[in-house]
Amino acid sequence: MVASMTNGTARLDYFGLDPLLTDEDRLTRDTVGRVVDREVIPRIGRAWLAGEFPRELVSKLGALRLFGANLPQEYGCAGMSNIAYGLIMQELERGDSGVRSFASVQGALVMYPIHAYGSEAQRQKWLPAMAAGERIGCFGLTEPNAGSDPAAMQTRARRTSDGWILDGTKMWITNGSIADVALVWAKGDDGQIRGFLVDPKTPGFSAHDIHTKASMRASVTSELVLENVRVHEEDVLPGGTGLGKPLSCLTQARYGIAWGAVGAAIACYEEALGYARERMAFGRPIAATQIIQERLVNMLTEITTAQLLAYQLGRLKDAGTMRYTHVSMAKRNNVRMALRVARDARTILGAYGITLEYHAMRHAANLESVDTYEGTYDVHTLILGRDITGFDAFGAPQA
Ligand code: TGC
Ligand code: FAD
Repeated sequence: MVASMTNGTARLDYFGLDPLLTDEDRLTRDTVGRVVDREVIPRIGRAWLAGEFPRELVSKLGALRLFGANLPQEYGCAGMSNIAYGLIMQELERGDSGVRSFASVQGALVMYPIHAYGSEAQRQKWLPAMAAGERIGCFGLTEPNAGSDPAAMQTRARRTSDGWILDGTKMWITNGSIADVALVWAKGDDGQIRGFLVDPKTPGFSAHDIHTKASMRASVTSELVLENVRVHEEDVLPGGTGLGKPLSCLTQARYGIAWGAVGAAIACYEEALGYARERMAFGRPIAATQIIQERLVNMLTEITTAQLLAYQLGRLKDAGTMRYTHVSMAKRNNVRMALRVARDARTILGAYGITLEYHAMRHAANLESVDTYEGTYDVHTLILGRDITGFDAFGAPQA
């Protein structure tokens, strides 16, 4: 059998992007890369097969302040550039999409809105503990009957004299059953969507894990049920009213996914290249055949294009000129790219490629989820189509 190759320390950089990064960016990437090589890659196949999230990673990543790393230092976060943040996501997803997912939800979907829309007391209560990985968050937007169209949510928030009562069901919630705080989005009697920081120990709240996944198996995905759940006024995000607020959180998470997908693709390409150089068929390495070379060249070209897209997206974000449509284009392109690269890598690995001793199949299976969540490929097509044509093709009535 040809040995599995995980060449995490040699960075794939065909177009010479490395010198454009700052010293801090490179140091961050290489530090996270070493953690992933040591702590994730050797054991992730077994965890994935067992359907277990490697929870021991949380405190290790927290000790390095990798959660919400682009948020300010005054709240215990690392205060890094958006490019450094993207490189963290790339390295985590080079290990496994589920590990990057954990970090995306924690940082972009829970810490970001607490920072952007929370009260000072909420920031002080949650951000330092979440940055350190001492507290875990989940983000409940999707429902059994409302995924791509969150405006159609049925979870309701009724006002009381001292707060709110929530009723409804959230579906497909990453970190759902391991969260210390659930950021639940619900519609009030006034038709406005608001963000509620729910303590999972509150009577009426329960989380139920989904065990039948053939994708993202090393990640916790849950259903959240809310039955007459009381939330005090101090646990409502004071600036978090309106659909645009949860959507702005998605922009942050999609930004990280655009980088993360590159990491998954790099892992698959490097594995396939190493295998093809060693695997003999018809008296020569399969890497010496034209068809395998074409596959590898296509994979490398696609990864390089995606790296350039992610890098420029990061520059726009750092400059404050990034639009959410830019993020849609990068998420849509880079995830579909990674899916194609993972499938090609699996093909090159032949039968060995269907096992979890190699990484391509696990990445390909995970990327099916990544292609669907945070806006499906089709939804991003329609977001971009609306932006360039001015016509809304989602199905809403035209003005
Ligand atoms: P629409 O009229 O488009 O928007 C309402 C208001 O929000 C603004 N907006 C955004 N702002 C910031 N970032 C974005 N991405 C934004 N998208 C829209 C928009 O400008 C508008 O503002 P205003 O001031 O004019 O009111 O609303 P719509 O109902 O037509 O939305 C349609 C659509 C498709 C764009 C949107 O609903 C959508 O993106 N759907 C996909 C849903 C989705 O991605 N869900 C993800 C759930 S979380 C998850 O999957 C976590 S996975 C775990 C992990 O991340 O690893
Ligand atoms: P639907 O919206 O029902 O779409 C089904 C199909 O129809 C898709 O192919 C879609 O592209 C297509 N479609 C929909 N509308 C249109 C249209 N107008 N035109 C053309 N085609 C259309 N959500 C959270 O809130 N928090 C989380 O932490 C979270 N984690 C997740 C983790 C995993 C592993 C997965 C798989 C999902 C997670 N999600 C989470 C949910 C995710 O965001 C939704 O699955 C996603 O938004 C799509 O919604 P849906 O599955 O209901 O599909």
